[in-house]
Amino acid sequence: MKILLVYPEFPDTYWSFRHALSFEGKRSAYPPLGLLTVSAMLPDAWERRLVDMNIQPLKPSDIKWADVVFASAMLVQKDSLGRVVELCKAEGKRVVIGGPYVTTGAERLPQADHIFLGEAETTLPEFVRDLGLGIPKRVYQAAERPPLSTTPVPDFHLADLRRYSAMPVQYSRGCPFQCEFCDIIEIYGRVPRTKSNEQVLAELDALFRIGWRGTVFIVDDNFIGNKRNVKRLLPVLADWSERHGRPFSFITEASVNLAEDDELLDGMRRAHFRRVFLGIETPVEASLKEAQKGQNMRRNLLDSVRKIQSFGMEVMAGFIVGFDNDPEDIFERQIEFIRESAIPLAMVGLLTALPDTQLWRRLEREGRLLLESTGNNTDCSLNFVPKMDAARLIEGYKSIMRAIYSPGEYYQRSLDCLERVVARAPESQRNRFTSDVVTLFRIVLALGVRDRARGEFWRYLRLAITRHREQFADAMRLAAVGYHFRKLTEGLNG
Ligand code: B12
Ligand code: SF4
Repeated sequence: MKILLVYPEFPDTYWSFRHALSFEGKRSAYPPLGLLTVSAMLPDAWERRLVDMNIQPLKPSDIKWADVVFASAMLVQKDSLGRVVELCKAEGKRVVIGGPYVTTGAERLPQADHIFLGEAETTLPEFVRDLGLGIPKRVYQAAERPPLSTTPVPDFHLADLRRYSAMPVQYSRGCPFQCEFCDIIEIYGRVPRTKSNEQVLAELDALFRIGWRGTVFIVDDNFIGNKRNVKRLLPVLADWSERHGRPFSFITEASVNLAEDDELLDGMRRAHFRRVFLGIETPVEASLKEAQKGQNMRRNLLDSVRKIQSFGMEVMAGFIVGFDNDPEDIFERQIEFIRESAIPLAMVGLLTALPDTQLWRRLEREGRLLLESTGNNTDCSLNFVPKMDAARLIEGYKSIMRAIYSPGEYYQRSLDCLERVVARAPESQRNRFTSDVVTLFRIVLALGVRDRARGEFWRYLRLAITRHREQFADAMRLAAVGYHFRKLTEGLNG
């Protein structure tokens, strides 16, 4: 049996990092872990190929080669997924689809032969057996959320490592909190399930063996969802890193209450965590309350960010505007907060009602839902009727983006961040951005020569070298990512 695994294209968004990746000569940030995991669950004798359309086109010869096509998608990839299914069906192939979009959008799916709702650890073996017997079903729905002990080491070797800037590893699924807008808890549940320490090390071993060196993104919904298990993992991770000569540095996502736990923070620093993404959402208490985000109200948010930074981790964060309780001056308050928190990578989005969320259900009850979300909360489209005037909300959103990604403001935030994040874990072996002279040359050419804001870049570079010489690689990475955000912000019309 020949299996073609296809990951549809996603649009150029803040999350694509496309303009920054081109400096490194990379095509995409991460390979599709869902498909690599699914691949590892298939019988050994089956042949597999991966086509990630974000790094290479899907060729007719790929489709012709396959007996069965497996595709995975997020909502934001739905149009591309539809085209993939059409192309493959036109060639008479059997098509199987799954992933977060498929799980939450079952009623509106393209004409695939087999649809997987939820996690595939128990349903895929069932499908393989049914296929062998000639009685495969159209829909496979996981009866319950599987323990992660059944998840195999993903087939990382299928990914062309040279094209990606980081590798994904998943430790846990699910999150104990109950934010109203969140689809994670609907898809993966509120009881965080973790892999064993041995499973995580087996995945790191696999990445190490195939030659990966550099950043590893622990793609958990909330890495600290199960604190007890994480505290057991971290020393093991630190020990593995030391024994292997620090081949990886880690980034992850966590809830803000990370700041309350020094033991956890220290463990993460020792295990070479260098960046952490937090869901801050808003500095406005009433809006946090509305979003059921009590974990962000227990401490002063600026203090929490500073605390995490003081443990050597750069803080990246998500922010949202469009809550019913947002005051008129929300835009200025977000800008002010982002400036004061020294968070260079601030992912600001418009509140979006994702299918199957508590927010979706409330807005439906209130008659305020408009249409399905595009899945991209930065494309200035609203899928519900906000309390604030819609035009004012969108204009205010754009004003935040223009302010925070203006060169002066962004470079200053980056310098402030370098100032605060000092006690950093050492950078992983061969992950020094600047060790790649070509990358450095491309950045300097784009930002220091061609860019209109080159004056600001040279000032930034001078201050980064004089004050933060030992963090020069981070300073260059931040400059590159800022350029990406600025290019996209310039694309927001008006
Ligand atoms: C890593 C990640 C990313 C990465 C990389 C994505 C990539 N290349 O894979 C980056 C940072 C690029 C990213 C970006 C975005 N992401 Co994202 N991301 C994730 C994250 C944290 C982990 C994904 C992952 O690797 N999971 C691990 C694998 C093993 O899980 P899985 O994919 O669910 O796969 C299992 C099952 O679903 C099933 N399965 C999956 N595919 C298939 C296919 C077949 C055929 C079968 C049978 C089964 C199957 O089997 C697997 C094993 O059980 C998830 C959250 C999550 N928990 O998954 C969000 C998530 C997928 N992202 C999401 C979103 C919204 C986005 C953005 C749109 C954010 C934004 N606002 O702009 C962007 C879009 C990309 C872009 N350029 O615009 C949403 C998707 C919501 C939805 N309903 O579609 C999620 C669920 C998080 C969330 N709630 O916000 N993301
Ligand atoms: S903390 Fe994050 S993952 Fe957890 S429920 Fe809230 S938004 Fe979802």
